[in-house]
Amino acid sequence: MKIVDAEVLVCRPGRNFVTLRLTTDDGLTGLGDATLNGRELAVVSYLRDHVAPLLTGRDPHRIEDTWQYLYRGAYWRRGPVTMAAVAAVDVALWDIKAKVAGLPLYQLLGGASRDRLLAYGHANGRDIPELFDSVRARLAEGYRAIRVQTGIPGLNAVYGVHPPGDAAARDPHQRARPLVEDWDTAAYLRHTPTVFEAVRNEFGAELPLLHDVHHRLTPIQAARLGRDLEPYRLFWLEDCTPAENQEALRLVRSATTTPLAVGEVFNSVHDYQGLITEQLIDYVRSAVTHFGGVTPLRKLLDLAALHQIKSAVHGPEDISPVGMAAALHLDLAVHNFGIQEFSGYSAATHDVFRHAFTFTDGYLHPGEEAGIGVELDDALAAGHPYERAYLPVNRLHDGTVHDW
Ligand code: KDG
Ligand code: MG
Repeated sequence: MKIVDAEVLVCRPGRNFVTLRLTTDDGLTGLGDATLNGRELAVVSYLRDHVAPLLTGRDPHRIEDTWQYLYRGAYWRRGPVTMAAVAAVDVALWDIKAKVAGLPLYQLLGGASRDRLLAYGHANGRDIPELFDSVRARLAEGYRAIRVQTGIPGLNAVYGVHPPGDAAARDPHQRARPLVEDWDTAAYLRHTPTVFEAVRNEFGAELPLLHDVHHRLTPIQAARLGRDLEPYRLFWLEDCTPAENQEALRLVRSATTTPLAVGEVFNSVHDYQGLITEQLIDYVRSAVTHFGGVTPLRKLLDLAALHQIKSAVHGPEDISPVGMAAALHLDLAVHNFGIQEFSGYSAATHDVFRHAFTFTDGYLHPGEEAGIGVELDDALAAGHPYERAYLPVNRLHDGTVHDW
């Protein structure tokens, strides 16, 4: 069997997605997600100009060899553009292999370790009443674990807080020029524990609550926040410091028992090494899409399992249904599954990416179709052409650019 075609498809059913489709001489196809939010076309070029010419003629069954060939063979290793491109190839090859076997991908990864996958959704509000409404809406949708983000008095726009209304229109990730959010660490540190106190009082002690700091604190500030949140028993505190400085997590870890989740911007096991072997974190957040695919993420999760660290695969709206499906197959198979982020998709995205995975009563399942269980409808995708869109940027009150 040989790969005869490698197409890179870009569409925008509400937001931009990049998809790789590999076709074999037997007429089988495999899909991989290569979406890198705000920098999509860099990955398109990497795939079209540099990777696709290497794929035609290769045996699609040689997944590990193809991964090593693209990773080591490029000489220039790691980085989100490279690893998103390699991930798309890897997932498309797994999709093909599982279709040849006539099995859902999770069966090739060892079979199901559980029946269903706990998901968490996003609740947000500019103030506490609006946040409570949002939590109630997620509970009504079936979610059993919820990420909580709120506005901060005195700040206009902060991470994760969207005004109510149509999902595509309100999404701050989808602006033709970057939205400028503002930030005040002291105000955030004062306000956030009061938010969690209010949420616990309203929704009780048992609901798993998560919170994303989005890399905004210094180690000592993160240590303070972790301690102040201990009474509210968070499921986790995510990305409390800029993730590339592993030393920071050592200080935070020694100061608080609030569980820590890290890694959505990581793209290689080398970014994690000390964090895992020294057990400085509790959850790894890497996406299949940005970590080089199922092949390396499986290895990372096996290393994490040795240190009682669990999976929490990144799954915001900018991971396409193809990347989500790949994550769900891996989640179902690994023993150390923790939780899966899932914030849903626009109706147009569901139409363009017909998928077998399901969300029922707060749990996800990848479905039983052979492969990863996603097909892209080219005709519908053509009706949603690419438009440039940026993530926000973040500034302090004096105008200084801050971590986003
Ligand atoms: O592209 C950036 C988003 O994926 C990111 O802001 C989402 O932090 C995020 C999360 O935890 O889902
Ligand atoms: Mg995050």
